[in-house]
Amino acid sequence: MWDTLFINAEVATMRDDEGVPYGLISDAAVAVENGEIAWVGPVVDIAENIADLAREIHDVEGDLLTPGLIDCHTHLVYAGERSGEFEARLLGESYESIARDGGGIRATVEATRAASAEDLFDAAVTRLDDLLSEGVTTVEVKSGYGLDSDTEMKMLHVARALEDERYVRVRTTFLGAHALPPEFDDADAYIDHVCNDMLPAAHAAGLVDSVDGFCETIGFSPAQIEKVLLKAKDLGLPVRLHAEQLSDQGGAKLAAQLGALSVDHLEYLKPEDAAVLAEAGTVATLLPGAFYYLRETKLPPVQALRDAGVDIAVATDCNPGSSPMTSILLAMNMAATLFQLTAEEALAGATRNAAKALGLDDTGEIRIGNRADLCIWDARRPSELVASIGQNPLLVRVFGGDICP
Ligand code: DI6
Ligand code: FE
Repeated sequence: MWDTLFINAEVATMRDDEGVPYGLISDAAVAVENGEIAWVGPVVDIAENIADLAREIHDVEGDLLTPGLIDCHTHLVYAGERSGEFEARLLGESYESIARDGGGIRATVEATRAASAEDLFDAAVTRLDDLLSEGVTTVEVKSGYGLDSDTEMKMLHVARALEDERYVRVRTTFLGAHALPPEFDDADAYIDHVCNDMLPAAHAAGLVDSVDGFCETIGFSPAQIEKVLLKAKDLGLPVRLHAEQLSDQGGAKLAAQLGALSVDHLEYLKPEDAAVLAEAGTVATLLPGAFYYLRETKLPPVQALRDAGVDIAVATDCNPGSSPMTSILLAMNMAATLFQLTAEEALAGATRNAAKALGLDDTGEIRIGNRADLCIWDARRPSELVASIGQNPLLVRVFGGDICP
């Protein structure tokens, strides 16, 4: 007997192996046992006495059921706010010039170093609750606003603690190579410190699921980033990279050649580099919130990514400077309106491909054996999740088989 059975659902499995848009199954049922998906298919395919099949039966009455959403790129843990920089940019200052003058990431580093773990947690959980309210069941959270061992570890501890307080799975990413901290004036010396001290310490504490960096004129050079990513690989950790956000440094290609799980942003990616991502199986994570908020005009080469067969993910990039956004549904809408992803690509970007970006093969699709991370929506068609702005049709979130309160 199954634990739970959802019946009469419009199920967007998000499987792409049968050529059906959204992997859609109408008038479908989904069975859950021991926190996993035990069965999915048309209701007519299950035996007559549905009442005998499961301890709990939920009639979804034709509503949409999807995998739980996955936000695969966030900086959810930070202190302070940067609305003053927003105002300065509206008056014509650039994101780069603010960073070069010691603002930007460094401003958040100062606030984050000064904050207690409790205050960081409270701020992060408020943002997390926004994501959960829209159906997120897995979230990636980066460090990168500490830039010293203690504060990077404080951030990662806080990120992991979110799992204890909410029904959510957290994947942590070490982002020590985010910016040069004020106590260093030599970027190479800082990168050596990251590779020799900070990353090994965070890894030894068991706090790191993957390693990221910021490859940019205001971040680190490809040669510096390569050192960090190679060190991560030495430690057996998967890598990802903020690449080609503000200029083309060749970071995406470098990371893909090192087998990166994902490369993120990519507005300035050369269309011909898409083939390198495809070859490596690296996911292209698009962050339309940052594009929008920085009033960027250079579009990521979506058609080249598509043509090359690169899997595309979509995430919020929730952070205080370039994308203070806590709505995965809005990120999906922006990916469609700003980057011309199809609605199906946008939803795949926050489910199947976001799972791949995190190296997770047990979520992001409704298939037997996957975790029962599910959403039920007050919607009849999956495109409704992408088409609207500021509406939240979530009815029920299911995490590992548990119906969340
Ligand atoms: N790119 C981003 O979008 C975030 N980090 C990065 O390298 C934003 C960082 C910030 O402005 O706080
Ligand atoms: Fe980011």
